[in-house]
Amino acid sequence: MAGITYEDFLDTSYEPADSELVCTFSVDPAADMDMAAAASRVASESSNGTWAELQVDGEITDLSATAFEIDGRRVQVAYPDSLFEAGNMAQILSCIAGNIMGMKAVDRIRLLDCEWPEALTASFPGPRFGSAVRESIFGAGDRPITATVPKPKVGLSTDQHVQVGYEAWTGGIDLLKDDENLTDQPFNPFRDRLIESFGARDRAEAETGEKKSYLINVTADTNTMLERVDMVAEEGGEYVMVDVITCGWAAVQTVRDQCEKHDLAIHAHRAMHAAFDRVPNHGVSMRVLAQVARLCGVDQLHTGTADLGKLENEDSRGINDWLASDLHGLRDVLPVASGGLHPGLVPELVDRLGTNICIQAGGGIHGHPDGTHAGAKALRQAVDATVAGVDLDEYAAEHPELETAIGKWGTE
Ligand code: CAP
Ligand code: MG
Repeated sequence: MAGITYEDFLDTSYEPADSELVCTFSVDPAADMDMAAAASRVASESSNGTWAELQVDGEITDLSATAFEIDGRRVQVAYPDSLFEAGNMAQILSCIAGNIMGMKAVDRIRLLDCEWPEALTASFPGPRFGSAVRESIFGAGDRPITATVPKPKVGLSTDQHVQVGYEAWTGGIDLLKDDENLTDQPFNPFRDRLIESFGARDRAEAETGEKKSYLINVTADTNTMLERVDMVAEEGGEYVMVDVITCGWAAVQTVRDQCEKHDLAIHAHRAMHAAFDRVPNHGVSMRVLAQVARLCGVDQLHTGTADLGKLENEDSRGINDWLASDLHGLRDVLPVASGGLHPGLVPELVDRLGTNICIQAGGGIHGHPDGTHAGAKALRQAVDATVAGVDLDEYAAEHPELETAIGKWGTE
């Protein structure tokens, strides 16, 4: 009887069934390996194979993946859906982005894209709200919503942090957001910040007549996150912020369930994504991380600035298009553009990414020469001008805060 060997996992005449998860990888084989040998090892080690030829007694469920297409460095692998536990993202990733990432058979391997079949997709909740938050919470119409993160990132006392939020909200910003490394430290405890910020939010709403909200960072061990989610709901919030990569997808799934109970939206920050997606031919693409985030059910997600601003980005436009595309009826996700943004960049940003986005600016608001309130006004003015189709310099002539921001940072 012939055993199961690596070669059994390659079949270029194979046509995947609709029920299968199809993954596209970029593969650089090891020096002593040709592409076919490397591709068959990828399919084997990510499904049911191993390095040794296996003799199996009796019938077993055939859970083998098949490498069915090789095109240059691009390899496509189909996985039978019974390989996966429904609704368990950790288990899925342990297959398709697990041990194969460190296999000696490949010098580099990157999971570029996944085509999610209907049944597996339906085993996840997807977003509770998605980009509808723009309208349902803020009544923002056709304009992007805006967010700001107080700077310095950490070190502001609760009172200082709340004051910065109040100035930003009353200047025209929709969302105050915690920075990723602010959670519950003695200089600014979570509970105090939550309660005082909501007080300032209420005052800002009364003053402006606009809806304001707060993305408080609940990121912690899962039990603590659940307590914080409950606290946010009890105190009258609409959102929580979760750093989804650092806390892990299993925790995100648990938080999503808790948010369902409370009708809360999830803002997903993605610190550490670059450890997976920055090296171009290795790791897991941001596109796939965004797919995972959507399945697990975040409502808004940082996806970059389409190369504007201070950070390296992978194809924000393509990722955002995917987040808006049909996925077996799952809701969409609102993309958040952030990282080195300032008012002068808004027209180009909207040109590249459209208006169904959240624009987040930290330094680009608080670094305004006249302070946070003026900075917030300038960002809102830039958004209003852009949506109205008015040239930014022309609008700035009538709006001094915007004029000062452009004078400081320009429009590039
Ligand atoms: C932006 C930011 C965000 C990054 C995250 C920061 O601040 O608060 O964490 O944008 O990156 O700390 O850098 P600035 P991404 O507005 O002052 O740059 O959105 O790419 O995930
Ligand atoms: Mg930050």
